[in-house]
Formats: sequence, structure tokens, C-alpha cells
Amino acid sequence: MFTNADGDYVSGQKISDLLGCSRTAVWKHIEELRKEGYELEAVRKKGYRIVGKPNKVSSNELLLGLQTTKIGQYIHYEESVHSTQKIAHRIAQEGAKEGTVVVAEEQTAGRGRLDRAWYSPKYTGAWMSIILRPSIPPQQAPQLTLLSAVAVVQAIQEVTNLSPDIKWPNDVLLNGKKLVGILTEMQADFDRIHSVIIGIGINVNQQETDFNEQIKHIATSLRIEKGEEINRAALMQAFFLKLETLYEEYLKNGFGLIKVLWETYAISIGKRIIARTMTANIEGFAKGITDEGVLLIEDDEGVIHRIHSADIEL
Ligand code: BT5
Repeated sequence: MFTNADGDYVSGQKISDLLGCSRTAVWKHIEELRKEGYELEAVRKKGYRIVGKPNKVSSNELLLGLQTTKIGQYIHYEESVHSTQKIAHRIAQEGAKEGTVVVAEEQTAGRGRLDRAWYSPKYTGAWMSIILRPSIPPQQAPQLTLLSAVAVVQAIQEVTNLSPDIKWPNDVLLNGKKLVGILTEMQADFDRIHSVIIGIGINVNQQETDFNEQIKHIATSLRIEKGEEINRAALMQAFFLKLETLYEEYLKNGFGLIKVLWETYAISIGKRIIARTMTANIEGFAKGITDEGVLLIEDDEGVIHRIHSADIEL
């Protein structure tokens, strides 16, 4: 109601009529909003109006105006967590619905691949884990990392007009610096997926001084690149919608279109690269990705290597 009122007063009576609850209950809800950080002005005979919103990505902020039917319809929000992935794994096991998103303002032990740290300072980023339950064979799950990368690039383009690049498999870069990290994990039997948990970290409003020594030369944020603060909730809502659209296309028609889109954003294809895998460094020409999302590298002897997981050096 306050969002629709666009800064105007909404009377306590109107709220209680529309919600079908008592004036005391309205007052309690107003107090709840205040606790969440909303600033509400109360004027006799006029009612209440919102004069300040919290810089938060709370369920209220994410649900208001959300255009999806599935992704983001259930938000599990916390101020501070170890890792949103950990919570998503737990609630997925407990039966959380597809499209549930775990969001936190801060992660004290955010994780990348191979247990690397993901730096997630308070109120600056979009730190979230999305629970999906696709009926696909487990070996196809890596396609969802690529799909998520496309969705995040499209959302960033829409909200900021910036055009990030994708580096196989899971990095989104701007001007050669890392802007987004994606970590896809699964709960599955040998032949059946229970859930896929897509962890996404987007650096949104950090300034250069917010990055620590280890990452300040390799990381960037939308604010640094754009020169202005970005509304995190609006960015996340745009991302949920892009993700939902691509995911529905994927479930209906397969990976074909996603692959084509991914290739238009990818910077690691058609170049000489080094892939550092767990067992070896493979150097050669990146030919492209397969329909499963596997990277193909042709070395100097003409041998084609299929890379499932690696760090890429351009
Ligand atoms: C990733 O791993 O890029 C996946 C990161 C996924 C983070 C999300 S946030 C929500 C969810 N909850 C979690 O706990 N995780 C997910 P990887 O490709 O392994 O890259 C990790 C490397 O990126 C680190 O070793 C650092 O060099 C660098 N790094 C760490 N924090 C960064 C940041 N905020 N921005 C840019 N680079 C960062």
C-alpha cells in the first residue's frame, strides 16, 4: 500500500479496512516495519507515509513488485550468516519449494569453489542461494551454472546498462575484473537430482577501499564501474525474472538457446587459454562448449581436451 501511495499518506482506517484487521494490529505492523528500518511518519487525521527505506534486501523489499511466479516467491532472509549455501542445503533437505531464495546482508564464511573464500561484506552485495528442482540427469547440472551466468549478465545490462563478460565456467567480469561468482552445488542420487543450489555473489555497492588486499586487484563492483549506487533489491528482482524466463525455456526446449546466448557473452572462447584443472594445466585454443557445457580445448598437437572444471587464464 505504501509503495502504491508513492510517498502520500495512507490512513490507518484505510489500512485496517483493506487488510481486514483492527487499528491496533495496523499499529503493530507499522512498528514491525520500523524495526526493519523503514522510517514512517505518522500525522493525525492523515495517516502514515514512508519517508525512508532501509538499505536492505529483506523479504519485504524483494517481494514488493516482484514479477516472477516461482523464483523469489519464497525468501529466507537473514542479516548475517556463515554462508547462504549452507542454509539453502539445509532447507532444501527439509523440503523447501523450488524457487526459494536464501538471502543475507553479510556472509562471514562465504564460499567459492574448492572451499575458497568469497568475500561478502555487509549491505554492499547480492549474496544469495537459489533452490531449483529440475528433472534432468545429474550430469547436466553444470548447464545451470552457464544459464545463471546468462541471467545475471542480462539483469546487470537491464538495470545498469553495463555489459559484463562471462569467463567459463562461472565468472562474470567487467573490464577484466571479477564482478560476480557463481557456485552450483547439488543434492542428488546417482541418477536423480533432489535439488540444485545456485549460489550467486554480485559485488554491487562496494567502493575500492572495501576490498581487501587479496582481491583488490582482481575484483570490481557495479558501483565502481558505473560511478553511482545501485538498488540491490531492484537488481535481484531483475535477476529472478531473467533466471525464471531462461529456466523455463531450458526445461521446455533444452540447452540450445541458452548455449547460443552464453556464447555471445563469453570471452574465453576462440582464444588461446590455459585451463588449470585439479590434475594438469592444459594450454591451447578454446574451441567452444559442448551441449553439456563442457569446455573444449585443442592443444598444439591437435588433441581435443574436454574440461569439466578448471580455472581459466586468458
Ligand atoms: C566463485 O568461486 O566465484 C563462486 C562464488 C560464489 C559466492 C556465492 S555468494 C552466495 C553463495 N553463498 C556462498 O557461500 N557462496 C555463494 P571461485 O571461482 O572459486 O572464486 C573464488 C575466488 O574469487 C577467491 O579465491 C578470490 O580470489 C576471489 N574473490 C573472493 N571474494 C570475491 C569478491 N567479493 N569479488 C571478487 N572476487 C572475489
